Amino acid sequence: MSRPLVSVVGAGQVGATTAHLLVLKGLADVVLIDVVDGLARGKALDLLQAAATEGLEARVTGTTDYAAVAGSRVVVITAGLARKPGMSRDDLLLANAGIVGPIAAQVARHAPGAVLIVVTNPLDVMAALALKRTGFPRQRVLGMAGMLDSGRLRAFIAERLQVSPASVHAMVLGSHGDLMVSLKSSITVGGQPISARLSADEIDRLIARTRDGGAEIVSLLKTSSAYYAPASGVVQMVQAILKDEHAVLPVSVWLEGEYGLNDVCIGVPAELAASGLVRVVEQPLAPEEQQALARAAQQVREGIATVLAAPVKK
Ligand code: TXD
Repeated sequence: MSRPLVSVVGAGQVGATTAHLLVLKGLADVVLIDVVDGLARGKALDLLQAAATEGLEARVTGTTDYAAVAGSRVVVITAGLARKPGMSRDDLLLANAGIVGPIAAQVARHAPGAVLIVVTNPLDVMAALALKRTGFPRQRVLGMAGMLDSGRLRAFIAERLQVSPASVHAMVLGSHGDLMVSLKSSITVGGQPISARLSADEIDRLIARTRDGGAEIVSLLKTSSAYYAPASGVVQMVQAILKDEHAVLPVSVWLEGEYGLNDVCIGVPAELAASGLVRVVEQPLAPEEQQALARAAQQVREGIATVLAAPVKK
């Protein structure tokens, strides 16, 4: 049976874990690319052998050559620097722009029909940069962060209430950072509003822990940031595309007037299917949620202006 091809650029923690999940779930053959010679090849060999050990069929190859992404349905960009303790995601801005910009151009050259999923931080700015450097329509450039932030919030609520996370519905929108917007009014547990189960203070505490969820892990790991949950977020998005699911997921996309916002990539509920973004789902927001989204958008716009003003690296 022929499987679709997914390429993952950056064979570090998030990239390799994404590749592992794609193989274990039988979703795709995988090409891993990294600038460090041997890293992608070594991890690809290990993954190929993991697949055989699991009794699964998958082709996994690793290389430094972007020609290998040709034919990919989806390309995931995880390449770049990750946060160290004390660093904000924005500290990574120019360094990672110098990595993501040229990679996006290579992807456009070799896989002009692919859907691109950007993971590198600062996420929303990098997604916008990738959009500009590929020249792809906005339907095919998506940023992964809301899946992770929403997953964190759902995990904390499920743990606190001792219920299955599958019964907890929560969406975190806005930018991936201190200005993320947890839609409090739409959090439900088994269809019941969260306010029926937890006090406002306690809900706020779980939302604050979600906002700081990345830093909490960085401070424990010390030498890397989170990667299991981020990879799961990516794989859910890849699956929605490969299986044409029309799933509505929190995804960073370029807005064209939705939520009253323009010229920015920001996390919103987005319907994903084979062609990428089908539509942005505009759900009613409380006035303070709308303001918080606009504040996040403004900060991302400033980041976009900074990276677009920097000299273009080839
Ligand atoms: O929710 C989210 N969007 C995020 C984002 C969640 C977790 C991690 N997030 C960000 O993803 C993180 O802040 C980083 O910017 C990226 C990748 O994180 P990861 O933890 O995977 O970092 P690693 O392990 O350092 O891996 C990065 C790899 C590493 O192997 C480098 O050699 C490679 O990227 N790299 C490159 N590959 C190809 N081409 C170039 N130029 C390049 N530069 C570095």
